[in-house]
Amino acid sequence: MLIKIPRGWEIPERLVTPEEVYLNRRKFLVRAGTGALAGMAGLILPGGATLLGAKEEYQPANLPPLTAPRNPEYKTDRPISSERAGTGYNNYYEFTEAKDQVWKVAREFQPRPWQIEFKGHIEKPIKIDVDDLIKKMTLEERVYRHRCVERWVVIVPWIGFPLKKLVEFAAPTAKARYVRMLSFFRLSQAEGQSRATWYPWPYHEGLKMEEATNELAFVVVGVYGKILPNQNGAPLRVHTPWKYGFKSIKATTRFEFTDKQPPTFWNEVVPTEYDFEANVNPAKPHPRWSQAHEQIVETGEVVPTKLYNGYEKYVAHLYKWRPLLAGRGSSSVHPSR
Ligand SMILES: Nc1nc2c(c(=O)[nH]1)N[C@H]1C(S)=C(S)[C@@H](COP(=O)(O)O)O[C@H]1N2
Ligand SMILES: [Mo]
Repeated sequence: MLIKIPRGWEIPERLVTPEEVYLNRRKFLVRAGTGALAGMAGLILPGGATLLGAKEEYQPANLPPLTAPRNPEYKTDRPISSERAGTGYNNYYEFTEAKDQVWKVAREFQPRPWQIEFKGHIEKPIKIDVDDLIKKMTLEERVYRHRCVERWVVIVPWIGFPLKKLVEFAAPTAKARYVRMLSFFRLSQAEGQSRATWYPWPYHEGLKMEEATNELAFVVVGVYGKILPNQNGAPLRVHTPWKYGFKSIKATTRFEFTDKQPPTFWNEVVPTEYDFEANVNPAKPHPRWSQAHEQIVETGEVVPTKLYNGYEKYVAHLYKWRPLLAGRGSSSVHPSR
């Protein structure tokens, strides 16, 4: 689906504020780079058609095992997706936009050695090797639903630890209201990053402190009983299952504690389509597609979307102050730039 965005120079100068000029130029740059609409596409295939590519082709990476006891608290109403669905159908724009090819394109990425930095409103800045950090944590397995804003769903046995534990490790001060998270920038190892120069790399995301310390927010270092494969965000990524998948930043290099809402990647690229909060909400359509239904990657089943992706009991209290009116469930203030 293409939407026509007026080019900056087609808008009479007297009708626009400087900020609008800036935003329109930015949109134009995004579109100009691809010659078509860049970014996410909410495609639903005919019910029953798997979203996976050719079966023969997919090869799981040969990775060391990593196991942890499953936390029985987190259950889903559907079977766990196969390893091929969970690790063979991905979104990872640093590599490619072809979801069934990410595993292949990301194969040569070197996720170790890897340093993680903690900055901002914390007692003192920290830099730590990812494996030293993992050693400090108690690992568990959690089966979570993963719901992309494009409407595809996988049910994945993630291995990791609560993001709350990572926040405690960083020891933020009272000034910290948000956590800003950054991915890597490596043109030589990520072909999507070197080709798609119009995106505001590195990928960056953010959460409110109350969200980051909610019991559901998870740091992932493994999946399907192995250390995390490149395509799922090795060596370490975040997972917030009540939000659209784009909030779950992969290959994280930095956690920065801020007092202002940080800008986020997709919100910067298309501010009208992706807000900061991005809670799963069937009543709030994406401007280009409905969010009322979603499609299970492996089977192609089309099922109703659940508010907060089915995690209402854990997170609804965080958003209680705002009435959940149809179509207005998760508006949020655009960060100032
Ligand atoms: N660094 C980075 N993180 C990212 C993305 C990305 O392109 N780059 N895509 C996001 C989107 S849109 C989704 S749906 C999920 C996909 O996670 P999965 O491939 O492990 O299912 O990762 C999110 N995190
Ligand atoms: Mo996504």
